[in-house]
Amino acid sequence: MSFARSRRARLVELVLVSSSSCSCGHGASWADDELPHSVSVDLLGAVIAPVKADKTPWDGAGNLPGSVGSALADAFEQARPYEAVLSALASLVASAFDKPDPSGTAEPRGTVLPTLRLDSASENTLTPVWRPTPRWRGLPLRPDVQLLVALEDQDVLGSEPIETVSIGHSDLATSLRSGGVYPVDVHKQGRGQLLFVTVLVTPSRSE
Ligand SMILES: [Ca+2]
Repeated sequence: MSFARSRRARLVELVLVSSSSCSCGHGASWADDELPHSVSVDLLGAVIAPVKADKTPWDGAGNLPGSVGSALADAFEQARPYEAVLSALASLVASAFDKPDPSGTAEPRGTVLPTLRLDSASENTLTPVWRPTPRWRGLPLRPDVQLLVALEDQDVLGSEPIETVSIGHSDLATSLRSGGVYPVDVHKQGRGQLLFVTVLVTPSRSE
């Protein structure tokens, strides 16, 4: 019990530490016509579904504990889905249940900016943190901006796709207005195997 609580505490601490790293003070005051023309985007991490769309684990055998599945199903109905999802997944963090080895790419469609590698600081995780932090500076905040994030599970023999999701203008504007680290909810895209992409969006320095 206390072990489970300490894992939860560590997870919450991780979220709070990363949230407090932003010193931007503009907050929710950006009106639509005041949004900066370009932004910096840090791609911090992601939250991956604990099982594939067909309910099988990413690696190995075993079944997702029923309690985790039901907590996860309820999480997106909560007022704060990201926190609810992390809470639902907390019991898996130190468990033997096999998790994916995620990596991938992020492509800013229609810009001259480079496609970035997403390399996880740790293997066997549902909550990869990309290291070093992939970042675009001067990303044009156009209405048609589209960031394609593609993740795969690196297996010994090849790899299997996790999901490819798209982050658009409204996601970036909402992230900017949040004033800190923002989990973009992508769980309704594709097969639902990727739940969140966490980003930090700030105005480009020149503005
Ligand atoms: Ca696998």
